[in-house]
Amino acid sequence: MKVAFCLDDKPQYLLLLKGAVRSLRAVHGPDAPCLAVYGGDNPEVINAIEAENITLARHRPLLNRENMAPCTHRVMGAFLKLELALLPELADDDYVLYCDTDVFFNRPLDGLKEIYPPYLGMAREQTAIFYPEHESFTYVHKGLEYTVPMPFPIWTYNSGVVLFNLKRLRSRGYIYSFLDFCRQVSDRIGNFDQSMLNYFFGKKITKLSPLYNCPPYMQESKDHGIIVHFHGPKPWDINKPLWKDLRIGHFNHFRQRWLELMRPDELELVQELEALQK
Ligand SMILES: [Mn+2]
Repeated sequence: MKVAFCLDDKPQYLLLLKGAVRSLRAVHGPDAPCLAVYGGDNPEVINAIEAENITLARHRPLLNRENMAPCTHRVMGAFLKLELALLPELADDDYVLYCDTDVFFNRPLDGLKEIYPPYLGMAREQTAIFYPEHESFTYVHKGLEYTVPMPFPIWTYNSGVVLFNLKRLRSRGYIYSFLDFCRQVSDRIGNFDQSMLNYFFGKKITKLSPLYNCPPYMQESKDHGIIVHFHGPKPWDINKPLWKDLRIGHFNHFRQRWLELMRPDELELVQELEALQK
C-alpha cells in the first residue's frame, strides 16, 4: 500500500516530508511506495520532491480559495488529503495510507494490510470527549438536499493518519458528495479537515489502534509506536514555552532520531527554526 503525504509551500513541510519518508524507508526499505501530493507551483518544492525520489502528484484542489470560506484560507493545504480519491496516481489503488508530514515511522506497517475499513480508518485524538455546536449539517449535492446528523458527543478522530478506502469513495461519486459537504460547511466547521471527516463519516469511521498515530509523549511510543506523530511541537520546537507540557515522554528520543535523518544543510535550517522561537 502506498503512503501519501500532502504539502503546500511552507518550507518546514518540506523538511518534515524528508524526515517522514526517510524514516519510512529506514523501516520498509528504499522502495517503499510513497507519494507527495502538492497543490502549488514552486519549482524548488517540485525539485526537492523529485531529488528525494518521491513520486510527485501535482493536484489542482477542488476545495480551493474560490469556493471555501475565508476562515479556511490560511490552512488550505490541510484539505488536500480529502481529495486523494481523485488522483490519477492512485487510480489503481483500493486503499492508501495518508500521513501528515510531521510523522516518524518507528515500526513496520505490516498490520495495516489486515485492516480493510469500509470507508476510512483513523485513531482517536488524545483529548477529551467533544461536543459539537451543531445538531446537524445540511448540504446540497446534485440538486438534492441532505442532512448529516451529528451522532455525538464523540471522541474525535485525529486526521494526521488516515487509512482511506479509495474504492469506496470513488464508487458512485461518493467523494463528490463529501466535497460538496466540505464546501458548504466550511464557514461553520471547528477543526477544518479533521472536523469534516469526523462530521461527515461519523460512525462509519473505523477505529485504528493509537499505535498508528502515536504522539511522542505517549509512554508506548518508543517501543510500540508504529507511526509517531509530532502532534503539537515539531522536532525543532524546543524553545516555545507554549508546548512545554507536550515535550515530555519520548519527545527528545524521537527528535534525536529525526535529526539523525537530516543532512548538514538541512540541520542548518533546523537550527534556524529553533533560534526563531527564542
Ligand atoms: Mn500533524
